[in-house]
Amino acid sequence: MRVVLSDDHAAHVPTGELYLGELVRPFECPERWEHVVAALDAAGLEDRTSPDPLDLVGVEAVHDAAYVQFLRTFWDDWTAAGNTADAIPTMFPVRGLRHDRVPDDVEGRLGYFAIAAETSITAGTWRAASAAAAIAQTGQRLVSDGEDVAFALCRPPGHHASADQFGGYCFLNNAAIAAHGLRVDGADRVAVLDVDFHHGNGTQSIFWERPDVFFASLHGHPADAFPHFLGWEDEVGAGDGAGATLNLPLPRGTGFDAWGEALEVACGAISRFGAEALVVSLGVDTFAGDPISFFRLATDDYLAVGRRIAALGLPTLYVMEGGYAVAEIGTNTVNVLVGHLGG
Ligand code: OKP
Ligand code: ZN
Repeated sequence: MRVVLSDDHAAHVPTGELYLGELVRPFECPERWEHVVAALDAAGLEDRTSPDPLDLVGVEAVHDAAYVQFLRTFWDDWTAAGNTADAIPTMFPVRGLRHDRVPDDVEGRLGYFAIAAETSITAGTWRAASAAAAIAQTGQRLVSDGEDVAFALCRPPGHHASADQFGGYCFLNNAAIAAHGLRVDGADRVAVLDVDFHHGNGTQSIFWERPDVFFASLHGHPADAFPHFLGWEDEVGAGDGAGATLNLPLPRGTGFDAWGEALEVACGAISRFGAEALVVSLGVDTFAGDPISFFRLATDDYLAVGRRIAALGLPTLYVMEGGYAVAEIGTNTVNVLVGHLGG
């Protein structure tokens, strides 16, 4: 299996994460990437590829140009204004406030383009986030050019990033960029299967009105879990995209029996949709030992996940999302890939 990855992920190292009233060591940390690489090594998945340069046209097909410009230039503006600490948004254009005006002030702009305050922008955020998007694009081109399956080892993750907002540790929506790229490079219908514990609100919103990209997500019920304000089962898409979104929210304590049934429902829907290619938003924060999530999957279950996804018989790009049980993220992630390969 081709694996696309880059050391540039290490440029994004936020100092702290605002969590339950404290600034804690960020759950989304560089060690996650290192454990995945070690597990790839251990499994003999050693066919490594560096990303091609970022294709900005492909990025701006799913993100607003003004948002991409914000991400690219924000750190310079922030430091030019005299700030030295990581940038944490604290004020948002929520109910009753305007979102048709972008503030000039750096703090105002930071909040305008954000959904949540746990995610910092740092000196290296653009470098890492743009590398992650380039990794997804490179993996996508491998699949479009005929690979059966590839793995884009993206960090930071992407599925909470919408057309014009960051948060939930995400800046550019790597999976959405890849899905759109698969469309451009020849697949008439593409599916995104989001198996991360958290709802992929960004991906859903990007494809909400599109009939050509199906979005299916299994996740902690939004009544109980981040991102809290999207991911109910009555969200099915709109306009031309009505029926091309499928949400399968699941309760606290969900184990592999119930989770696997939901995966079966999602896979059936993807087959009926007639997808010609697949992007998997692969988070392993469904693991029982995950520190910020509440499903109960076991390490061996991930082999079965990969086998079921492979049974769809689609050219497939796996894109790394979450997973915060750092010691186990490698084995859990690689088990999906090994399962896909028939192991
Ligand atoms: C990113 B990805 C829990 C707070 C959760 C943010 C979680 C972002 C997850 N009390 N904060 O989907 O793995
Ligand atoms: Zn997650």
